[in-house]
Amino acid sequence: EQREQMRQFRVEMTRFMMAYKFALDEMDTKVRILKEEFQLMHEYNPIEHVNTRLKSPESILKKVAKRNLPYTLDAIKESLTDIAGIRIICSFVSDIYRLKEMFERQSDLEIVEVKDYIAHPKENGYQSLHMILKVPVFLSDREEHVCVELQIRTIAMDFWASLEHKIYYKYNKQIPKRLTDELKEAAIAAAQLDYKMESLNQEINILKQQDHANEEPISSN
Ligand code: 0O2
Repeated sequence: EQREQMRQFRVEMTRFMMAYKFALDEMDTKVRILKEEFQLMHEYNPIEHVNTRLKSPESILKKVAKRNLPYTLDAIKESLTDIAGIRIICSFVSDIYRLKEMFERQSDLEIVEVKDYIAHPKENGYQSLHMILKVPVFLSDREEHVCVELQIRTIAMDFWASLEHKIYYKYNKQIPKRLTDELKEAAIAAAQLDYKMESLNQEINILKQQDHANEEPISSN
């Protein structure tokens, strides 16, 4: 009896996780399409690279325990919005908002939440644009709308976040004040670099346009 229950739970859990994997596959395809088509239309690629990750069943259960949620798949589906995660790294801040708008225009996606930590950085300096999306997944007998957490950031924001993440874990959540102060300074420096790169890029684009205009054949008469 207990064995059968365990077997059934395992099948259900596998099916549950599968839906999140498929949602990530869908998002991966969407990102690839945007990247290829944008390159063709604008001769420019706004996406540096993309990472996807699926939370392990162990860390899902850890979060359930931490949040005191009931141990049911329905409750997990309802409350945990970051089981499936996708991170897009861009060169420029303007690309982040451009991508955000492209996703907002996709009629099959439901935007559940947007957290703009670029306009409003976190106290520690963290910057990134977060979107919680619901992605439709078509299974053999039903359609499921699965939550995916999308993080869009620049290379500089990502560099900062990965170091901060490392320090955070190394010090077991007790970071010395000197380090948090310096990290915050580094976040400000990263934001300044992003700003500088954006304006340099704009100037380069203007120069390119002018060059292009000068190359246009001048029609006689
Ligand atoms: P991991 O290991 O990257 O998956 P939540 O914590 O998700 O229950 P919250 O805090 O409202 O709820 O979500 P938020 O603010 O959207 O942040 C979720 C994710 O953003 C985190 O996931 C991190 O990936 C990233 N993040 C948010 N704040 C910081 C930060 O200060 N530093 C760094 N390095 N990353 C951050 P996880 O599950 O915490 O971590």
